Amino acid sequence: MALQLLPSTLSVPKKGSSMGAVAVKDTAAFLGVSSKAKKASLAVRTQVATAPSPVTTSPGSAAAKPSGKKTLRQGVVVITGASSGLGLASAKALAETGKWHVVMACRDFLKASKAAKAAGMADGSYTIMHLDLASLDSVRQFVDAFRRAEMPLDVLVCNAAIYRPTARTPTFTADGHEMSVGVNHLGHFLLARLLMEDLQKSDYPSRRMVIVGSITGNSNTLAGNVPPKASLGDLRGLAGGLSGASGSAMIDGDESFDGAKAYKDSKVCNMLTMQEFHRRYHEETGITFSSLYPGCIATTGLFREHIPLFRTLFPPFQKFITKGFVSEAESGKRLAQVVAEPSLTKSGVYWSWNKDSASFENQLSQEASDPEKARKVWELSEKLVGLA
Ligand code: NDP
Ligand code: PMR
Repeated sequence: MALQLLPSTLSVPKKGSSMGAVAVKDTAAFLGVSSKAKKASLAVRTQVATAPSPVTTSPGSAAAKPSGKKTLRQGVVVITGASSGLGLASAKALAETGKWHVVMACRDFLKASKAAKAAGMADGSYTIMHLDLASLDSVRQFVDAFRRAEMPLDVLVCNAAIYRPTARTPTFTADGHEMSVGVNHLGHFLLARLLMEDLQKSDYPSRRMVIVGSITGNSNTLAGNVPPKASLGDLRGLAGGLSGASGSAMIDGDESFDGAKAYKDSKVCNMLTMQEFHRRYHEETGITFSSLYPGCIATTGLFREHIPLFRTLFPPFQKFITKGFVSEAESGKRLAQVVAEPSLTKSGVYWSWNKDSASFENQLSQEASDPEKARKVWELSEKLVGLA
């Protein structure tokens, strides 16, 4: 692979730096990136919460140390699918605060790089790393590359997704799983499971894992009742590997493929997975697990495969009829809240926002909150991604 990782500038706290002086070496040399990147200033302050006094890792900013005050070090957040839409908007919102270094985990390096620049994200506030969720090998390679970069992991955001509403036949990931569930759920499931180790090592005061859900996977809402409705059935298709060849490509085992339903089913898996993480790990680790419905961001690339008429009518329909529309910028702020807001530390919650853009704990549908189904999805997914 040509470009596994290219930081905009290298400026992040070193992993395991829980006390006192934090020595960040110039990882550019280690990673073999361009001399331009190497010369770029290590401009980020990395004060550590537990340090007796703030410590800077930046030669350039050593003189500017505030005196004696404990300051939270910069957090590191990995966001999948940060090259557009919600992922990009949240990456920008977090990077702009100066409190977060964003690792943009993207399948298309150049697209991500151009998107970050076009969004006005400052050099040094982000690192782009290659991740194709349609390949479990790529997920494992991403985890290896992330660890080699020696950054801590404070928050993981599983955001990337594809939606294939007009597809009448399935396509498959490199591992032979139906693409929508493969990318949106299985790729993220493996990523999240592997990165738990890294999250647990972080010394950041509020470590979080966020898995983006949606209203359309929740049949306790009007939007969730628009056909085709999400329904995982008895999971026989998932148990069969969603391979299509020897069985069904649909989670519920239905013989006929429905791209829109496959997406909604994958979102149910996302929300169930978040809750199962919460049940298995929250008490033991203190990590906060959350999901959210960010609002209807009707302008994003998610609808790229929909028919042109839909793409024309959907934004005004959501703006003026359902009034569920949110801009990409607003949705980015919402996801950024779930990543960083001190008031949103409760674990196991599916966040939504009301008309005044105030967050609240929303109710999931019966299926999307069924603990037995969550356990089964977890166990079957473990087998499909090679963890069991
Ligand atoms: P976008 O299409 O704008 O963003 C999706 C991102 O996922 C892109 O960066 C895309 O990369 C990336 N991606 C797709 N496939 C892969 C892959 N195989 N490996 C790695 N990355 C991949 O859509 P949104 O911003 O709308 O969607 C973001 C999240 O928000 C999703 O989880 C979606 O379910 C959720 N959501 C969206 C709503 C909406 O109204 N738009 C409503 C509710 C939830 P690339 O740029 O290369 O295509
Ligand atoms: Mg929906 C309050 C009503 C509401 C909301 C908030 C959404 C959100 N939608 C609502 C209502 C309706 N939608 C109604 C009444 C209809 C029938 C006309 C309708 C139709 C519709 C379609 C065809 N809606 C859609 C589609 C899609 O293809 C989108 C989809 O399901 O993507 C998976 C979609 C969406 N509506 C939403 C949201 C947030 C989406 C897409 C995003 C997603 O779940 O990720």
